[in-house]
Amino acid sequence: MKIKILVVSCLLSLCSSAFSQNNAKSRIYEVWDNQPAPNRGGDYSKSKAHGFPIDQDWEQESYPLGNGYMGINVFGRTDVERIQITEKTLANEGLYGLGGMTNFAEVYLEFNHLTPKNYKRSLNLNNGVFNVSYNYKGVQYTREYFVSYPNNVIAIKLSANKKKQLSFVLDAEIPHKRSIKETNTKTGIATAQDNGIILSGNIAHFNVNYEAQIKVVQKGGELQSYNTNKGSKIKVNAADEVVIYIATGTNYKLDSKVFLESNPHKKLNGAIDPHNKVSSLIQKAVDMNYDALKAAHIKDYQSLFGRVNLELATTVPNLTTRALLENYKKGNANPYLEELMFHFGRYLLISSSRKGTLPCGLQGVWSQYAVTPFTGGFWHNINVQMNYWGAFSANLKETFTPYVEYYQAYLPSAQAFATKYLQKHNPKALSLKENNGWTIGTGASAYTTSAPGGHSGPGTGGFTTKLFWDRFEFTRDTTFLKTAAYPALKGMSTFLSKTLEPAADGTLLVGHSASPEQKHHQEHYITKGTTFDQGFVWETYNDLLKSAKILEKSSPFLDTIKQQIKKLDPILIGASGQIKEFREENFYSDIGSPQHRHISHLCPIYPGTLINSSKPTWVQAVSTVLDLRGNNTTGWAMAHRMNVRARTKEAEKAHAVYAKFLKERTCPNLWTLHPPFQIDGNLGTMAGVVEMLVQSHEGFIELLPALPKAWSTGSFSGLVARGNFEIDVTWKKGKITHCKVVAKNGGVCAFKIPKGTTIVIINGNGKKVPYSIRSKQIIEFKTSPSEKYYIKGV
Ligand code: FUC
Repeated sequence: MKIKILVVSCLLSLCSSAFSQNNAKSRIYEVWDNQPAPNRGGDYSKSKAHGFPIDQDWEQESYPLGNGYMGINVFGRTDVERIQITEKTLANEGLYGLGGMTNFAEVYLEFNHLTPKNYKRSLNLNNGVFNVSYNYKGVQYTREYFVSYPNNVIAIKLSANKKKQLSFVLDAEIPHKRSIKETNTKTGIATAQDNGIILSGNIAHFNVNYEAQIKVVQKGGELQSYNTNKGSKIKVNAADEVVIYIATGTNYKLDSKVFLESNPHKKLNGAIDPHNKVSSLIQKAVDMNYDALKAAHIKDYQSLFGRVNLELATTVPNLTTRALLENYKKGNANPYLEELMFHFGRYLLISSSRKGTLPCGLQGVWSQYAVTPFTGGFWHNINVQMNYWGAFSANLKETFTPYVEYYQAYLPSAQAFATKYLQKHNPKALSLKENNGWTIGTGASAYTTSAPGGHSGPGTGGFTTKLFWDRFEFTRDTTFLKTAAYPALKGMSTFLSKTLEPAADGTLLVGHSASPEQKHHQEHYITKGTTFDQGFVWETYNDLLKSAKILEKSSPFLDTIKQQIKKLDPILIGASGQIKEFREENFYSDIGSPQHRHISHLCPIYPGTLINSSKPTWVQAVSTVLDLRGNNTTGWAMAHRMNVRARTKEAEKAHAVYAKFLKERTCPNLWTLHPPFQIDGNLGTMAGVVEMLVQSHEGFIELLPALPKAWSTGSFSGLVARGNFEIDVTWKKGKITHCKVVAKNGGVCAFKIPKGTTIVIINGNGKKVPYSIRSKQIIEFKTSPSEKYYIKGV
């Protein structure tokens, strides 16, 4: 008995020794500056960002806040503050006629505090609140701003440390009422009355009715509202404290009808006036005490943000974000910036994608443009998927819900597109009786989706369904598998199977195929069976077959898929030792641009899984492509390279491309540039950081698979591996000193272990857990739901 107690207490002490210690308390992350963002106005002379006007100060200097429905950019100015508001559903015709986001409203606060002292503006990533503080003429002024998801409202509180010091004019405008095209033009009126301003109007193209309401609630002083031919204003004089509330809405409803209806004017119900909805949002916020509103916002935000810690830096420099970035560019590469960017990525995803909102678009939920670059929409040949690459591994699965809701709404039209596509490209395979599955092309928005077009083949849809499978694998949520992932995979497989044509040697090739945006002799190159398309057919089939097994399904269709998957021959190695992008390519870049930003033929290693460590020759060929392709590319394209280098386990090369991205593509507000600003780079590298620290796509968990020298000491907690295992790890000089796994769903947990190590696994009760050896360097053990396990030796 005594011996037994001794063993247990030894094991427990092992748990509480260095091996179980983790730095659970999070650092405070701020994006901050000691000067306001400049606001010099947009430059109408440039249109190279595919939208206009360009506004560099908005794009690179202002700080973004959002709740998925709407976003604001704040400048923190003390002369005239600018609060620019975007709402995801407010669209004009946009570029390409797809419909695109357009600036909702501009709100200005005219303070005329021209010489502030001790100025600081700071976006706190831990609570999603933006603060401004400064001293002016002996008075200490503070402001705090947040965008609440639970209340769907913007709140801004203005305070001063002395009574009667808050005097300013609030000016609200409907921007871009005159636009490049009649159909893009807003009509609308601003009306100030009592303590509020209403901005309301219509955009003809999709018949979008819109409304914003602003309410100013002050303590002390006087308030006056007035309408002039220069706009609607509220003047506050000598108040002690002021809270400004802003709510927005449109008549948009995410519904299949929006996508099925081809007449743009009939997509929405023009009879719906958002007035009542917006009034009720604002009234609720005003009625709720400000502190309660803020507490509800912080609680909601932290329920997501607070799940993960990650520390890569041993010291935290006390520098403005701008100086941190400048230092980094000069080569003083403290990994703190790399750490901060990861957390900023999580912040951006939480702020731009929540249940009930549209998905995170190309610019998240932020646009100051009349016509947003590339519409601000959901580009499906990589960009929108990249936005969600880190959603599961960084413990933010809820942010993926809008992607599923959006898919469910566009599905009937995507089914019609599948039929149309087959009528055009492979009528033999068209079924008139049964359904032909569904498909999606590159261009998509809140109002339309498309079929695969001239520059990205049918694999584009497989790129989309990959996320559905990932959502299941990371959460093991069988209800989601049954109701959402399986039907999506089955419908996509149905369509893809009809795009295949037998070649002379029996291989099944996508008949009308492209590798996204690759050109030959200045024309988009169309061929048969690109690696991108073949690869995504393989991934989709493979995921469908795995799902069918779990759900115990069988059918003649599944049998067909089982036969077809063997005949895809997706990966070919060329004469340069490269993964071929095109079957007819011999040497690298015989066809297509050698430095193209897209590395679509490497999708089978990331986000796909076909190329993995069980095929070292293929992995080597991936690396060869990356070396030949180089890193001189656009923002998101660097992010893809980073993830692929993580999968090839080339730690230093993964880190090098991340560092290059930070040096060349990152702005002082930490938004990143394609250019122009696109959020995919931010979110793709956020996923890349996790991919360097934890991988789980081969049926086992591998810790620190691509750890660069720069991160030789660090820790994380709350990252998620497939199987729904939540993991905490601390490492020193590259060696793991602590590893805890919470088996959220239970099940078998497998780990790759270093050679020659002794493994000890202890559960939360201090009991030793047996494990078995699956194969060389892979161990596995049984877990119970919600139980924690401490593992020594990984
Ligand atoms: C893809 C890219 C472009 C751009 C666009 C929004 O088509 O090839 O570079 O990022 O999406």
